Amino acid sequence: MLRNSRIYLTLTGTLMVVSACQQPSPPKVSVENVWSRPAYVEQPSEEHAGMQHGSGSNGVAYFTIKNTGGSSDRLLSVATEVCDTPELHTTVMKGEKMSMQKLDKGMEIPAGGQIEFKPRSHHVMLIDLRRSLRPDSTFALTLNFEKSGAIDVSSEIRRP
Ligand SMILES: [Cu+2]
Repeated sequence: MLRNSRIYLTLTGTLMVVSACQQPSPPKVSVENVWSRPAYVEQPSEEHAGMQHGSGSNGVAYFTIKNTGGSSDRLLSVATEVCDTPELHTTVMKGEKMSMQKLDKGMEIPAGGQIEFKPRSHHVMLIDLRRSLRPDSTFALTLNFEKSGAIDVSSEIRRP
């Protein structure tokens, strides 16, 4: 009996070491400095009030994502109360012209790295705002990550 349990302990110890070597630690993601520019939605005129069209006004949101874990993660999408279709965009230069591209595969957050969403770079486009984003107030944003799941943050509305 004693001999058997010793063998068992030795075997368990070996397995633990092997798995520690093979598997990197999971991602550890945090979101900081979340902010948006003020944006205003015009009141719909009476003739358009019942229509299902979007407001036509867009907003933006910026933040910094840090990953202090041992493996990468990916920001897949964003959800918010202030619009139906928030999109992940990046800004690209085509000659002299600045234009935006949708990040169809989201954004990878490397292990031990950080990615900044900031003006003239990556950003969240808040398409067809449901309401105005007034300075000195906040709204809720949810960032959906491939491995870390949903992270809720509050975006501060201010001028850059
Ligand atoms: Cu955009």
